[in-house]
Amino acid sequence: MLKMKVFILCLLLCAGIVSAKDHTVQLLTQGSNGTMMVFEPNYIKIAQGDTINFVPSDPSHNAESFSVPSEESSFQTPYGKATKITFSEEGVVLVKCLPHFALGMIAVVQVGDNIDGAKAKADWDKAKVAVAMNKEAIDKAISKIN
Ligand SMILES: [Cu+2]
Repeated sequence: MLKMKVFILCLLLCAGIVSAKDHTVQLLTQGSNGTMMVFEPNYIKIAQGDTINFVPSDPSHNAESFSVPSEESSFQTPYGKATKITFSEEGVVLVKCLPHFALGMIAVVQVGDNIDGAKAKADWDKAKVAVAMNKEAIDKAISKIN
């Protein structure tokens, strides 16, 4: 009986690992609608344990967190190099391209369902004074948190 339970537990754990999905977010100098310096998509909802491959169009872009549920979710990718990040904590992670932050090159990553975006919203409200462009697009992305 114990063996059976262990076996079932293993199956469930393996299924959990297999079901983690890979997503792609592009870091673009020119977005598909002509907007300069954007993440595409700029809002993405994923499941806990999923990965996002951040793919820069050229060496001028990177991705780094500036609002996280806890420090465990902090990350920074190198310039110009596609990098996979695993999101293992539920909540909202706000991501910026460091050199283009002021141009509004920002993405919203929601990890999990039924997330309270209060911390991300407050962090965005503090950060947006330093952002000159694209604010409406980020406001819209933040408003999608659910
Ligand atoms: Cu950039």
